[in-house]
Amino acid sequence: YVTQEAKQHFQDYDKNGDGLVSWKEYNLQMYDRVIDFDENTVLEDQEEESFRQLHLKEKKRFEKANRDDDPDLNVDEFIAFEHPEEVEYMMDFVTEEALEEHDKDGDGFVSLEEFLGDYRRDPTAKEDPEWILVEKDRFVNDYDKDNDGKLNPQELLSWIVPNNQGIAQEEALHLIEEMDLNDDKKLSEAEILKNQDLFLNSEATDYGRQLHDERFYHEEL
Ligand SMILES: [Ca+2]
Ligand SMILES: [Ca+2]
Ligand SMILES: [Ca+2]
Ligand SMILES: [Ca+2]
Repeated sequence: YVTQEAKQHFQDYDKNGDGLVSWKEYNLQMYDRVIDFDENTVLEDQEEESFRQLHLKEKKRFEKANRDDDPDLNVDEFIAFEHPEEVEYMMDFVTEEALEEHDKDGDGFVSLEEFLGDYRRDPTAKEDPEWILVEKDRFVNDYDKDNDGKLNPQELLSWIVPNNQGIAQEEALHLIEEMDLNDDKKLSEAEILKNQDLFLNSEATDYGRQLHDERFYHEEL
């Protein structure tokens, strides 16, 4: 449904309806005006400065998402812009961004410390809190595949871009379990009808989302 959603977004952004979203159109839809920050001028106001940083990042992502000679984004390019972590050719960019954010000492890897971020152990505590232990365990057992104590760009991706497949599958199984009233491990039409709301609201079912979208769409028209 990521694609579906992005496609609908696309129409909102494409102000002049030429099938492309320009950087200007993006700005107009997003911020109601065209913003152009200077890349080298740091702003004094902290809030404005962090917005400038964010906006420059967006611009970079916009430029990376473009793949052809036309700097405006077509639907596919726009999807890559909105969901870079889902698109193969954006992976380098996603990794770069993640390193920029987490690799504080700039060695090209994310250490356990960098992974844990600003966490400092309370000097009076004997042990790390539970969530730190959980995080450490994930670092060691899930992400640091070659066990060298740091995450290389490839390992970094497994953290930044978790594979959602497993989650969706779990959700689907759970859904079937709940709706399967006579326990035959299949869903009959009657069972689906009885549990319509559950079914339609589940994130596991594209179907539900699409129905909602269609209804929404018709009402709008
Ligand atoms: Ca346009
Ligand atoms: Ca383009
Ligand atoms: Ca590092
Ligand atoms: Ca490693």
